[in-house]
Amino acid sequence: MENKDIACLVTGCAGFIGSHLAQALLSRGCAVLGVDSLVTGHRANMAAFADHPGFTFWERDVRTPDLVRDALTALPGLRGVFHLAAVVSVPYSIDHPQLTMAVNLDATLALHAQARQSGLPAFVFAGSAAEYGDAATIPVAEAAAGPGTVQQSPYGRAKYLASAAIEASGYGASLRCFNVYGPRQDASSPYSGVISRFMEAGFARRPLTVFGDGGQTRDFVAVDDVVTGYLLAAGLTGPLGRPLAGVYNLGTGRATSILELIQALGELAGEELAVTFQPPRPGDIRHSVADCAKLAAAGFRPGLTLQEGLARLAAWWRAGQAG
Ligand code: UD2
Repeated sequence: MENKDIACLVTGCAGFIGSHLAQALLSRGCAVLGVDSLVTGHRANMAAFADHPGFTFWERDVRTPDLVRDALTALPGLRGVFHLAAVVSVPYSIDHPQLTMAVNLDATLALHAQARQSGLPAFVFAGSAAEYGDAATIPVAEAAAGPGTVQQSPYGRAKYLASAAIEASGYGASLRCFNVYGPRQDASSPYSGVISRFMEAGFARRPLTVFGDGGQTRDFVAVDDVVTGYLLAAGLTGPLGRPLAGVYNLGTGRATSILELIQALGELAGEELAVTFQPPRPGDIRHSVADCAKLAAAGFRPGLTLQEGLARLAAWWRAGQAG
């Protein structure tokens, strides 16, 4: 009950990361107003906390005018906004650039302005590693994304422009998450995260598909650690005890190749997993790993190793993906 008497707005509360964040805030004693359009979020993601007495759900689009002001009227104890609602699919954003800009950029700026004008102490935005485009530097630090950076999708562009505006305003933080994995991550699309795709294939006893030679690396961060980063950025945990301002990478700083990932999954399963190789995906980045020094200086330490995070995810799959 570390954060009793505090209320927070979580947009995207029926999504993968938003649902874990809402659940963590509730377990800390916060009241949570969750907003989700349910376009890509799922009610099932909220099953573990939908009946919590501190939770209120509004099925609304984040483009709804005056959303933060309405939230403040409903919950006068509102102290922070966690803004995670977005067009989340990169390929969908390429086919729908205007909608992506309206939701991921314009609505973000509107919520940010309302939160600021309302005097809310904390505003935390879900930025993305996609803001860096095909950044040449490894590990990539926050300053690597600038006005001249070419993002590979409207998704990445909108996230960059929103993060840059938040940073320039001096109010609020944007967390650029790297490859997040964990329970409730969608495994059904070809563009779903590689870890959830491998879990699904492994439990269905199908071979894992590797695009390319498997030497490409990613910075895989467990959703539990991402939640910790969000709480820290809002000033609800951590040594600083105040909300952060600016742009921060949120990863582990560790690079794992796809072949290393498969080895770790095989150790967890206690058997060698069958693998098939396919040509590399067009536009696939070879290496991506976060320079996490900035968030580390604010007190962030990832708590889970990849093995621990994978074990938690496997337990969720084994339990029938419940909760
Ligand atoms: C991540 C984001 C994406 C975008 C991008 C920006 C996720 C799920 N996706 O894409 O939205 O922000 O970063 O750079 O976080 N792979 C396989 N087999 C599979 C699936 C994937 O080998 O069945 C490979 C894939 O080719 C890639 C790596 O695994 O090299 C990671 O793929 P991903 O889709 O999990 O994530 P990424 O980094 O391409």
